[in-house]
Amino acid sequence: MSPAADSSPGYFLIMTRILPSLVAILLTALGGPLAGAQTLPSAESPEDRAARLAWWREARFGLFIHWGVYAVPAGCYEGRPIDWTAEWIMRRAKIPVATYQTFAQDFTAENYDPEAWAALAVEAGMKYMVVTSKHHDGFALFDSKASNWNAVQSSAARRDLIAPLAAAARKRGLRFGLYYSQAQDWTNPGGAKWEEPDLTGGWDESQRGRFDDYLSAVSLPQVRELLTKFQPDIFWWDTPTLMTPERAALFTPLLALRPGIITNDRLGGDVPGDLKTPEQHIPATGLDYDWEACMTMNDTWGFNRSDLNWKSTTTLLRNLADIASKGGNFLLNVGPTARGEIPEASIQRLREMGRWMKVNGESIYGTSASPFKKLPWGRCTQKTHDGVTTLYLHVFEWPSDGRLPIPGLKSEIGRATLLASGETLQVVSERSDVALVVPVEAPDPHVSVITLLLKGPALVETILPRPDADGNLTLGPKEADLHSTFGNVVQLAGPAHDPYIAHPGAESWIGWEFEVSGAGAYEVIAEMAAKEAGARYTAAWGKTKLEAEIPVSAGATTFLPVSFGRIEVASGGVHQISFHPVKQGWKAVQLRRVLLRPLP
Ligand code: JFZ
Repeated sequence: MSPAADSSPGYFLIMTRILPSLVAILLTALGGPLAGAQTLPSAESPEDRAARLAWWREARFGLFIHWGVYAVPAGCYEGRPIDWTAEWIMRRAKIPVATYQTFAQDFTAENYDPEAWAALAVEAGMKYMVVTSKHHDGFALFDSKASNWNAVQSSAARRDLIAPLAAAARKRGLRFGLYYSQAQDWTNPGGAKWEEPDLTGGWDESQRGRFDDYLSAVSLPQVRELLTKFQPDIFWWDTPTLMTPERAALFTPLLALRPGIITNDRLGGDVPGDLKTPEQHIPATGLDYDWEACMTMNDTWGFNRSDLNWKSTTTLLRNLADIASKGGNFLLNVGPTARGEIPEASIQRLREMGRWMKVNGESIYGTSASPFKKLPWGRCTQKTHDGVTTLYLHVFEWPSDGRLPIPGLKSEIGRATLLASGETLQVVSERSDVALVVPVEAPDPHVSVITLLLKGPALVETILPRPDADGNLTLGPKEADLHSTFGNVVQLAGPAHDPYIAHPGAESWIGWEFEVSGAGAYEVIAEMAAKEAGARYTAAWGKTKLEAEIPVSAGATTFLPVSFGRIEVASGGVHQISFHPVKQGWKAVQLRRVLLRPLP
């Protein structure tokens, strides 16, 4: 999905993600009683919090399910495909409430097999699931007394769809979570409508109402029903439109109905929750709080019959390894049909992931973030047990010369093995680094895992790019921190000897850290390729923003040097530079490397 200009949730992102974290950082810096109050639920000790989150931190992999009446139109209204993810169709096409409600007659759930869904999650190696109990269209999938716009009373399914799934999940040892859209509701009167002028007015007379009345008549009672009936392990709030601290404070006491519950950061009203929720992207580096990346397998959360843009199993497994290597969880979505079928393409991918997890699961479950800032060929996770640290190397690009270097590793290696076969690998030293002697063929087509038992803790020297003998600094794609959003996957592509960063999306940015020994001035030159004229980029250097237009090149892999101008490095040490597309008129580009050339 491409972020649309006006309805882009970018502002929301800044307000809910960046501001609170700035506030949190400030408060932490100030110390004092406020700091604790902002970051922890009241009166919970760090030990209690760790105990409450223990299962979730161990789990690493969960199933997200977006299921509702939107699966009937499945991305298409009045014969036209509707832009955006399919569960937003009512809002995007401004479908009148009465019309949208007729879709529920075809929401049959006739092939719904909650036992099979739970079994599939287990087979995939997942440890929990989170299902939409009510999305923004206001349709409750459970038997609700607070609104008859629910599966039992208003749909052809004529039954509670959540109860059997909760039972099936728990029977198999899965934790069970509920997604609930607490503020947006496009059917029940008074629910928030995202960005309408008065936010609750909507596009249909029947939607009118006061937001506070909606909260007390529908949202709060339904949250109470859900917590009481299903005792969910996770409560997954979403889109806090109009949620003030006062309104959020009506919800938080209800959570006491489910001791030990884990919540995310989307309630609103400055309630931090337990988990941050990067959506459709993986943060470039590890984060010092609990986080869960949620992602679609194609480009939609709810079922869209014409979206066939499936990610490969390899990409999904690399995303899982990438996320685990940064200390996060992966909540991977399926969007079942109105008849209650998980798309075949999703089932196939989940089964393939499960086959990999059966063999390599110990390199994911219960691991913590990589001790390496970057590895040229993949990712790493680690575990310490009884004083012994194990590193799990997730190799994406298997070396063709039979040598896998481990740059910066200073710990002594006790033993190196291929996880899948147990085959021992010889450890050799190569210049100042260690390397492993590995088979020429990659043992796994998706991600090959090598286990390193260390003698002592992981000691890693972070090697940042530095100037060469002539004072030139080269910032390559493999050392870059890639931030990508909204499914615009930023990836390394091209032959291994000449990789580049392909198609950073409009919301994406690329950053480097580098180290210099003293002050100096540099010309910033990026080697870029553009298909269309008019692509503009900004190089951000502290407060300095240097902008340049990327000239059209002869082909996607014909790179031209683009000068962004001069930067002044005030002192020796570690510095950062980043590249951001200029949003207006964003165009696809590729970036091979950045050169900092010394200037007099
Ligand atoms: C929300 C929903 O609107 C969407 O339908 C889906 O359920 C997803 C998991 O969550 O989407 C969001 C939420 C937040 C932002 C963008 C989309 N945001 O912060 O910009």
